[in-house]
Amino acid sequence: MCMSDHLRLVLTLLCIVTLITARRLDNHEMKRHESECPPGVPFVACFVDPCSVTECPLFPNAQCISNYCGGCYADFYVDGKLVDCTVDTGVSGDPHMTTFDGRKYSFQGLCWYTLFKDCSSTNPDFEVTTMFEPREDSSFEHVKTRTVSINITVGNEYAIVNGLDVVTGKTEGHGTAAQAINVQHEDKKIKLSFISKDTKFTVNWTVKKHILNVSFSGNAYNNKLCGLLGNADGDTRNDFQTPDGAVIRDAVEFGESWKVKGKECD
Ligand SMILES: [Ca+2]
Repeated sequence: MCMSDHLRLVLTLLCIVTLITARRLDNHEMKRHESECPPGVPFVACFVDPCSVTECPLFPNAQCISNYCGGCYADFYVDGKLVDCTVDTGVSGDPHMTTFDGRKYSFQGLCWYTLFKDCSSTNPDFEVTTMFEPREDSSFEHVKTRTVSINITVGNEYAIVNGLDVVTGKTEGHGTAAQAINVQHEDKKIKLSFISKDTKFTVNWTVKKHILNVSFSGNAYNNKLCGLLGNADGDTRNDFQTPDGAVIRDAVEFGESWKVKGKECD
């Protein structure tokens, strides 16, 4: 290492130390937060502002407010309401569903359903459908199902996932592999992602456990999605919206409204 490299390293370290020191709370700010902590909950002097090192990709428009009561927390709010950034959106075995806005419900569908799609126009930018089939322990009285296949369409490109098999292609033109949809195999998992406008959608498929986790980062489709995972507007109350726009209460009726018409299953 030459002399100028040493100097650059020292200057960089000095710069980092200065930045960290600048982020430390001054006495005035500490008192402001200390007075806001509930009785018995200690105020914690955090080394860095929690909001400066935390993101909430589930709610990209959420406002972050640092919380120093009992720890170093970054609390995210949408329209004044605290939201849970750690909710795993998607479908888990049985299947238990969690919408983009965090509403949990159980739905025993059979055959193909719209998991989520672009609902901003009659010609959607993308659509993700999933197939549910009965589990081995399913009976006539107690129907239990699970997800077994996923179908992603982005523009004229598609990916069909069946267990660990993935087929990609284009609906127009033959022999060209899909480019809009990225497919990664990781052990017994498949990670599918695609970008539309400013938004990246990621679908993580844990094949053996029949678990589908869906996330997105970007703002273009907030409140413009529809399907079993809801509309992604930050409000759990309006998530049971049927294709005709009606908001209903019943989870089964809501789920069945998103059954793909014209698709047949054994
Ligand atoms: Ca919603």
